[in-house]
Amino acid sequence: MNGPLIQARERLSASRRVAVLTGAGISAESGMPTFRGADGLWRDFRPEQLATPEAFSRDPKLVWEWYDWRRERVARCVPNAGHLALARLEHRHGAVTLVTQNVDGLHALAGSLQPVEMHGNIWKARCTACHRVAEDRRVPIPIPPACGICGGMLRPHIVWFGESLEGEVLERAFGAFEYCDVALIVGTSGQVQPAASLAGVARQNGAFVIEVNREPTPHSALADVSLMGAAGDILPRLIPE
Ligand code: BJW
Ligand code: ZN
Repeated sequence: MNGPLIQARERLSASRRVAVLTGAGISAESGMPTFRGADGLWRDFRPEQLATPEAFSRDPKLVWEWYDWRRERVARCVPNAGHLALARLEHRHGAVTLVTQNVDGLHALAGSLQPVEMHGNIWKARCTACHRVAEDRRVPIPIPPACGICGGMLRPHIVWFGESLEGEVLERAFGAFEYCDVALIVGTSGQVQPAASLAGVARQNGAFVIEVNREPTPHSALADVSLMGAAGDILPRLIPE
């Protein structure tokens, strides 16, 4: 086992409070494409075509078709060894806050207790008229879907570009990174705010920052240890059974 991995493991074992941030990379080995990069979801679409409130107003059918396609894919995915290792850390350590940018729900399926879902959840829909949020697991979903209460059009309960994140979610995420002594950043390109600021907040407050990614990112410069490789390979070695 190499030096940086041993060092990261020791820091994690000795930590009092851990904050974890995950991104699309942790679900890649479960079969969910990431957003950016050669095989990313946005290879053929620009974000502003699909992941903005303006895109939804312009063409709700197109946006729902994209989400329906992703829901169908997520429904066939199961958590991988990376998700399971993080759930193990949470149960064993007792003072871990898991924050995810992912909307796929795979952390909860792996056994994580209360993941902070910064960008929402693909299995929830929100009424554009009465604003009610409800779980909706229909695959395929009728397009566009209608609210069971008021008949208004539903939208995915997901945070799009230019939309604010929920206040409580921001408080939980920033609180966790401000007060942790070890921050673990997994499978995110660090390009989307405000999630991209969390590692810096932890670092400024004296935390030891560990990054796990297949390639260098803007986080690598501030990380104390960068572990390069697949999350499904590295996390089980960082958090052994
Ligand atoms: C592996 C691996 C393996 C692969 N193992 N690793 C400040 C400055 C500039 C702009 C802004 C700012 N504050 C806000 C903004 C605007 C905007 C923003 O950040 N823009 C930037 C792109 C410039 N942010 C917002 O609009 C946010 N709202 C907000 O802040 O409101 C207030 C405000 C608004 C406007 C101005 C100012 C303030 C909302 C952001 C919502 C993001 N939503 C999305 C899409 C919808 C969700 C969905 O449908 O799923 O969420 S964007 C998309 O990116 C998605 C993701 O959660 C998010 C992050 O992506 P992630 O997870 O990092 O994935 P990738 O693909 O980028 O990277 C994958 C990584 O994994 C790579 O590094 C690989 O190497 C790695 N990898 N396989 C380990 N096996
Ligand atoms: Zn409604």
